[in-house]
Amino acid sequence: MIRILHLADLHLGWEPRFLGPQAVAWQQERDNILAAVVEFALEPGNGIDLVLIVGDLFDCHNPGQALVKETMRQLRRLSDSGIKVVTVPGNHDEITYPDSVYRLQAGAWPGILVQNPYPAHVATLELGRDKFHLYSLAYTGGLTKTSPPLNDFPHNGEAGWHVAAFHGSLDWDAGDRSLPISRSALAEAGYDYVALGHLHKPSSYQLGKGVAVYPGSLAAKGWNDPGCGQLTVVSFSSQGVRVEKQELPYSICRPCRLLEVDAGQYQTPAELVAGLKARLNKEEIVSIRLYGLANFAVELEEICTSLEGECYYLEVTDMTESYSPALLDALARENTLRGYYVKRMQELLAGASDEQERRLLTRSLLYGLKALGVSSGE
Ligand SMILES: [Mn+2]
Repeated sequence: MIRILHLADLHLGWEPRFLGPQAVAWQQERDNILAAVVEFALEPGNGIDLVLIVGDLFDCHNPGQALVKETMRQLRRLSDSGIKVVTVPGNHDEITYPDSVYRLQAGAWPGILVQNPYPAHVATLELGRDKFHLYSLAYTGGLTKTSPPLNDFPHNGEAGWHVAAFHGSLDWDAGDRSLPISRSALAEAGYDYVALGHLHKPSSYQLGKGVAVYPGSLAAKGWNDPGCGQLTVVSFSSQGVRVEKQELPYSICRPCRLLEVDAGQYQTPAELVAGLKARLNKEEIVSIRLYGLANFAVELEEICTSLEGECYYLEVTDMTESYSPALLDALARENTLRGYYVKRMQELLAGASDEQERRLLTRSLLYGLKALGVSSGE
């Protein structure tokens, strides 16, 4: 059995500026993800024969020297121990520019560096008793023709496994640098496995006789690009092609999580804080968005202080709705249905016998006003 570790979109060197003072620490930590991945590949029990990096290894085309040196050192650890390495440039680490890391380091890059601007047979690797025919391209501005979407895919017809690696988008013409690829043409090409990169959310498709996979990006790049934290390992055997996922520890991938919480389900600030605490993980980068009709004044600073140390990084945004006393008094003076409603609710509130009744009435008033179409900013 032959096993390929299919990587894409590591975006090494990405600067998480939104983390403020924690940005530098997390960037360094985040860049160490490659070392963790290399450790995984070197572990004999994981049986990895080939590491296939399908674009956006770096976040830009000219990353800093220290990062380039360390990245090449890690990849060399793989090739030195007999694991094949193939690197495909992507759209973030585009090969087009004269100062692209892949142009400057082409001669020294460990393993195979894809540089051809059109889909072509790149190499045939002998892994175990099997032959792996690899097809790929490095998108190169001005040379790679992207209109119509790529539809001419080679296949040498020889015995063995046929694997393609493309950093692009299937049937999605989002511009040149997203490398549009015709899905039907790719399906007809007859590859056993199509290793894709570019989309950061993991997905897979049956494509003709084979399967096409976006492994997703391992580490987060913000709230809308949360990272998947899973490695994609593909086995080739007499049973065919099998794709499996391996979880990486939170502390390595540090996922970003967007937590949308209806503050209206809590009666007191303390209950809200307890409810939030229960959902937080110390390793995560979290953005909490409070929405709904709150039963109390939301004090962001207090909430943040109470949640200190509950996650790696936290931000809380108040998107709850509430009505100011001044607005309620103004409404109560209106000689309208809603005016009468507010006045009556205020009377009931004034006469509430206990805290529970008061909260219930406050909540009813909030929902009532919302139903009457009164906006909190009116
Ligand atoms: Mn990417």
